[in-house]
Amino acid sequence: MTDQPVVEQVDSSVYTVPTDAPEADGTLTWDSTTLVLVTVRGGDVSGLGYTYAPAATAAVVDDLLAAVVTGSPAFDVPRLNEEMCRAVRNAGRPGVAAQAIAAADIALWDLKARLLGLPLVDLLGAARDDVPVYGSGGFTTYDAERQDRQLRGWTEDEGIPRVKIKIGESWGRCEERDRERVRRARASVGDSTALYVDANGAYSAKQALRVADALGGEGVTWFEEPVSSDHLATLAAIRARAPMDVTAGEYGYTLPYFEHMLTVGAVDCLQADVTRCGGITVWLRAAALAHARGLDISGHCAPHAHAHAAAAVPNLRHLEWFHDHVRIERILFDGVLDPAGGSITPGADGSPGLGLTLAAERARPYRVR
Ligand code: SMN
Ligand code: MG
Repeated sequence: MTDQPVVEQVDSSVYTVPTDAPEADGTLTWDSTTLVLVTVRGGDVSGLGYTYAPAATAAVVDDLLAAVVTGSPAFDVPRLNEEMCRAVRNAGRPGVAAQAIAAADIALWDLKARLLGLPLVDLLGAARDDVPVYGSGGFTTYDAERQDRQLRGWTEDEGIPRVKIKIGESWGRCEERDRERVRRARASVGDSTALYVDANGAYSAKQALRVADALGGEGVTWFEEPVSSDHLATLAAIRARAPMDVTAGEYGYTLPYFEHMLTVGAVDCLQADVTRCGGITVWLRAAALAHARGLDISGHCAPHAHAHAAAAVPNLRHLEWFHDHVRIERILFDGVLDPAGGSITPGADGSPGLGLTLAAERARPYRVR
């Protein structure tokens, strides 16, 4: 297309926000979360995108991506995505580079929608008005009181009828406590709430099958990463025998990864993370891969980065309303969405792009770069 605005400037910044309590899942412990923000400017309009990734991601934006994007036509987001992918070839695309591309891609979509004066969902084309969410947290570090408080906050205070807790504590060495925490979670949320678990790859194959059978009895309908996603054939074998949906995909950094995951039959519902997989451009294609096989897609974490893209796909299951990221997005951004009743409605207020603006005053204390 001719006569379109160009991207004149690309900037990155980094924010580190401490957690509100010690947090761990089956295979990782953390006490803070880092968000890398990318802004792209065309004329007097700016777009923003972000990823949850190490500060080094900002250096990839500055050193490898900014030169590719600057001076290019602002409306040609798929072209720029492709050029960014080529620019990181020798750096290694999966991981930090893909996350840098994702943040820039999201910012470019936000910029284009703002230049056109449209909510991003209207630029992409809506497949739905409401985007269902599920409350996600239930860290293995929580005691019974804190887990109960968090779960009731989602179900009773916000009316979200789906929740996920972490299991697989200490690489699967606390199976009895895992089961006990799931029993307590069921007691907290009642029988009408969908109850999900995420083991983050902590279990061995036989252990995962044993746990799947036990948790099936608690009405658990979603078992995420029962074993490591490094072993897709093992995941597929567990999927074939577990009574509930087996899901994975959060470490997908490229479209071929998702194609491979689906080809081997590893999942019942594909997860993909718009802030990891190369942005909205690639996330929409991952959704199409799943759709072609009659499967749903679920957005992993970073709910406000996913919201508009999620509303644009017909085969959306839901978005993850992840405790840490919801908290961080509420601190750093104005324009965040309300999950009351269990879904969000991106674009409903007519604000352009993703509808987010950086809350500079609130963000300043967390800025580390
Ligand atoms: C997860 C997300 C973010 C940080 C740690 C773990 C996770 C999930 O696996 O799916 O929520
Ligand atoms: Mg997970």
